Amino acid sequence: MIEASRIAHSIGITLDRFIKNNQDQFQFASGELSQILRDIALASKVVNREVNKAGLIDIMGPIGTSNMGGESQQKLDILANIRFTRALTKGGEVCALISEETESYVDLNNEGKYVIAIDPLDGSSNIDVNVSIGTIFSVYRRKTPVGMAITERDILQKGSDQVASGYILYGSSTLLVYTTGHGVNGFTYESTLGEYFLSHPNMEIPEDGKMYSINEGLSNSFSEGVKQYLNYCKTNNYSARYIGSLVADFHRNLLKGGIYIYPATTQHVHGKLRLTYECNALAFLIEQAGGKATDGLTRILDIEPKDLHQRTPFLVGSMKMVEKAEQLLNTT
Ligand code: P6P
Repeated sequence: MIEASRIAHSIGITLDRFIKNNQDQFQFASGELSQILRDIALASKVVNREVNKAGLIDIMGPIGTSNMGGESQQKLDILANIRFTRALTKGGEVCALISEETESYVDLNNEGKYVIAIDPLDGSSNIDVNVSIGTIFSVYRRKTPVGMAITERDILQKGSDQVASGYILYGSSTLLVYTTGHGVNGFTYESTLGEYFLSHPNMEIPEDGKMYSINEGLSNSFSEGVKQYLNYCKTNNYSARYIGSLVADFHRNLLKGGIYIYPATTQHVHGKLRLTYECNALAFLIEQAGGKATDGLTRILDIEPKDLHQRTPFLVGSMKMVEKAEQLLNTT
């Protein structure tokens, strides 16, 4: 008799099944976090469909407005923000969110116990040239009691207070990678079934690597320490890999080992990247995967945020590479 498995290969573990199988690890009301992850996954499927249609329908290019950081907003930025906001509002577990696309936090008028910080579509300027882009999200528990008015205290939380974080990479395939503080797992989207399947279990970043990601076109404005580290990379024949899309560079470095650096520059004296909805999420993930994330001096997750759109210098990746970079930044 032919083994069933020889005829029908297992289709693997769906994201839903994985969340259900692991929800008892989550120290708070696990069903609520599961709902949030499902809401994010649902929104990402809609965004994925729209990203893949860019070029066929009129959703590319700028809309003529700028976000809080003065960066030109792309049509897909706004669309993605709407999709994630709607999904989280309907899911009912999130009471407020801060987004790169909104000036202040958005009260979702839910009795939810959680708060989201999100960059709905990072690297969106790459959309028109078909380069991978991503969504980055952090999940926190609200500080104020349910029923009370939302305050900035609910939003301005240290990265170490995150209960979950992750990203979606809209690339050659679409991946959702997340952590709830018990390791990092990645899921690949199978669009014909409309499901994410576990494809990257227990992701761990190599302790060391030979790839560095930085915009060397800005090097005249780097500090001496950053220049010293770049010189160290070149002396050791490291490869420069800079996609210009944070999530894509981060994901490659997570898989192969490497370091991503966006330091202070003359144009961005506190760095370009945002603490609340970009760096904290990736810092939580990289530490869970055995790597390191710092502003050059301080652990990213220990930084006390003062402003919703606060920028920070950002070094993230393999433990030994970040440690070497920090050593040169702080001795030069
Ligand atoms: P630059 C995209 O705008 C982004 O926020 C990251 O995704 C990316 O790594 C970085 O900025 C690129 O910035 O100044 O090198 O073009």
